[in-house]
Amino acid sequence: MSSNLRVDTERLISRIEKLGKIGSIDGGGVCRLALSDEDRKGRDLVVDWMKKLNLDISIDQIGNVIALRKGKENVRPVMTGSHIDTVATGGIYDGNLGVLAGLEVIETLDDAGIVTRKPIGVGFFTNEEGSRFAPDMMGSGVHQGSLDLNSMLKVKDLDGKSVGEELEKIGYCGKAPTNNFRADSFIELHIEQGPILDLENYEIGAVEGVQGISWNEYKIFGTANHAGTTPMRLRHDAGYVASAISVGVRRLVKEMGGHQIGTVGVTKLNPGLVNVIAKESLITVDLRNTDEKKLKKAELEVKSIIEKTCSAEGVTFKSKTLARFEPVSFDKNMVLMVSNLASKMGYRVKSLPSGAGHDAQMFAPNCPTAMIFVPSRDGISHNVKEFTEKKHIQAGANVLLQIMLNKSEEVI
Ligand code: HGY
Ligand code: MN
Ligand code: MN
Repeated sequence: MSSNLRVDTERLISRIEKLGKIGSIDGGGVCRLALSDEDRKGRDLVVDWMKKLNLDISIDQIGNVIALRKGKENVRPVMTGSHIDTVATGGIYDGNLGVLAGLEVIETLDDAGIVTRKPIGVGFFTNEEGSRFAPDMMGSGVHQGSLDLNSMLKVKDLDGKSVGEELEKIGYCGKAPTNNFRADSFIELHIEQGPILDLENYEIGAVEGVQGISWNEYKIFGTANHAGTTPMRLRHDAGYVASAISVGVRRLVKEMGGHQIGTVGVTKLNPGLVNVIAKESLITVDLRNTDEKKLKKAELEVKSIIEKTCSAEGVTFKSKTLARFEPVSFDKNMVLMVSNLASKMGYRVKSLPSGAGHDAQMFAPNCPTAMIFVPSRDGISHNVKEFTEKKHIQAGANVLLQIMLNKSEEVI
């Protein structure tokens, strides 16, 4: 009976560790920025595993890789997947777990000689992180039609290299059209990357949706001057303004409370020298909230903080939107299926929203979509110390297996 079928956890963990060695950095983490040479090597390894499973592999025009396993009927596939690009201080589970667990589900079905009614598939999507090229969820956004292919191919990193050029360079500029693949349903396994499941001792998270995300970059233009001779009243200090904005964002978020969060992740000063008043600064502001109205309010408040701080210091600024996604709710029946199946399998399950963005949110407008979370030890992620216990990897992958079996046998 396939409801007793279970994955081979050792095989899954050995793949996670093998992929985690590509771009490995001190402390046991990984740096595989999107479209870097490390990303290419990681892609090649996963594609090799897909080939060994005799999957039908396609690469689209923004480098998304989709691998399909035939079903008895030629209908829309039940899909899973995630990303294998990482942030610069990444862990080996963020994204990678979801892709490799999808491969493990397929290999488990092969071992058991099971052919599902609907086809099933696993994909990895280009540049989910958005660290090198904004926005995040770029590949899945283009794949499912909420982001435009040509504008994304033109996006440049801080060194002026474009997505299109870098895709060519790593050999993943595929031919498959974008925004025309539609899944029967999409289910993504991912680490929580937050503290809730770990702190409250849950094994599985049934993810209800993803909070709204707003990323903006601000370039501030002041006047370079001598740090020793320039009286304070005559300064136009872009460095001071960058810090004042950072303090202002933190104060605003604290005042707003609730689900509002805010992060100034990038602060760069030019020339960045001890005895020169900064002539320019560049900062990024990441605002998130589960409530779109409150997120909009936070954006307006930040804009006024920046305008007031700049005019008081006599500097100017230019802003650029790097990413803007509204909150997403996942399919209620799919979320319930995750919760019920996981409980039936004996796991402690909690329903919760996702603090991080995920590729699944790009599928949600086009097909029933949900996510399965497993705990992150101490809630740590985007950090080399990111860790998820073997028993939780096993639980998450087994729930994924059972959901995909259910969805691929489901008769509407
Ligand atoms: O930023 C995020 O939420 C995701 O890690 N890309
Ligand atoms: Mn991720
Ligand atoms: Mn991430």
